[in-house]
Amino acid sequence: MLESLNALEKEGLDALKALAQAEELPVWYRTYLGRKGRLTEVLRGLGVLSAEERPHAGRRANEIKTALESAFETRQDELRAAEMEASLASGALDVTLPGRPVAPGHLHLSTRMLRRIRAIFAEMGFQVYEAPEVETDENNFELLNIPPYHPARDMWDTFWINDQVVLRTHTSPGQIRCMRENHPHPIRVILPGKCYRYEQVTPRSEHQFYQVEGLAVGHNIRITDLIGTMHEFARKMHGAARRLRIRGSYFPFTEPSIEIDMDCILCAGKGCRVCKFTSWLEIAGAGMVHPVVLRNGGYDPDQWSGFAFGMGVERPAMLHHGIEDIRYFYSNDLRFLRQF
Ligand code: FA5
Repeated sequence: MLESLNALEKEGLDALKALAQAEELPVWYRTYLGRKGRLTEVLRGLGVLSAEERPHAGRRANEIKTALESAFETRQDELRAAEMEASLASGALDVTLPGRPVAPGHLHLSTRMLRRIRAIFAEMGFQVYEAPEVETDENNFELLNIPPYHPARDMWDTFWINDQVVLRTHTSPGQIRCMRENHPHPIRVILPGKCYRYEQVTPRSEHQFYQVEGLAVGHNIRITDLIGTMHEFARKMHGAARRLRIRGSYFPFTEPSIEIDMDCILCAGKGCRVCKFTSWLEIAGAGMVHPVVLRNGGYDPDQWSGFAFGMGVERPAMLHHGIEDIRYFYSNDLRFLRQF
């Protein structure tokens, strides 16, 4: 038995040395060390040996197994290294080639606009208040002074989830949440987020879009604070020379309500296609928080006052970059998205 074990070891090692290619290694392994291989075959004969011979033969068989396995590892490394060298020498693998560039994504245009807007208001001391996109009818309409059947509901075509729950049509319901959470303390926040409207999609109107709401509540807050804040924002966002124009307007949740325009960023007031030859671009709807809304938020309107504004995000970005159709924003066409 010992002789045939020794012979097997020699034969195995010689055969290993004689291998010329790494792809022959698995066959060698199966032949000598596999479950049905030569070593297993010899070990099966251990049973017929005498009790004296058996331990010697068993020990020797284990030594041979270890020796063959380690020789196999070494030979495998040698053959692989040789093949790599041959491949390099033949020029099949050029290790000096630069790596393939990784294509990292980048932030969406709307996200970048939102971040800029946030940063500007942060400089003015506004914190960010996050409110949910799925809202109650109560917050989206009723507590904002828009009861059921109020004609102002027509201003916001609504996606209804059920009788009482909507996809928010504007960021204004966040005003109620923020006031209820913070009263009786002063507030200075912006509320950025996505809004939804069940409306005809056109080059200017999407059914989903971003707004940034602003809300300040305190003692002695006046409309001049609102106008000053919006002026500072326009100058920081669109250039130091910006001028504002204020027009009277109507929102049920502000009194008085105004519409804020900025002189056209493209023609600076001379008249062009972007401003439709009016010289002005609308930047926000705004006003003083209506006493009913203050009260709904937990603030006594005799003691507290506040201003609020709401602006779009995509429309100003369109003006800024000369984008003609809002539908490009969320149709996921990389040819559009890559440009910004
Ligand atoms: C409002 O939504 C009021 N909540 C704004 C407000 C807040 C007034 C606080 C007073 C106090 P309006 O419906 O005008 O207002 O929308 C505000 C801005 O959202 C618009 O100027 C526009 O930039 C953007 N916007 C509205 N509808 C769409 C739409 N379908 N697609 C893209 N942007 C839109």
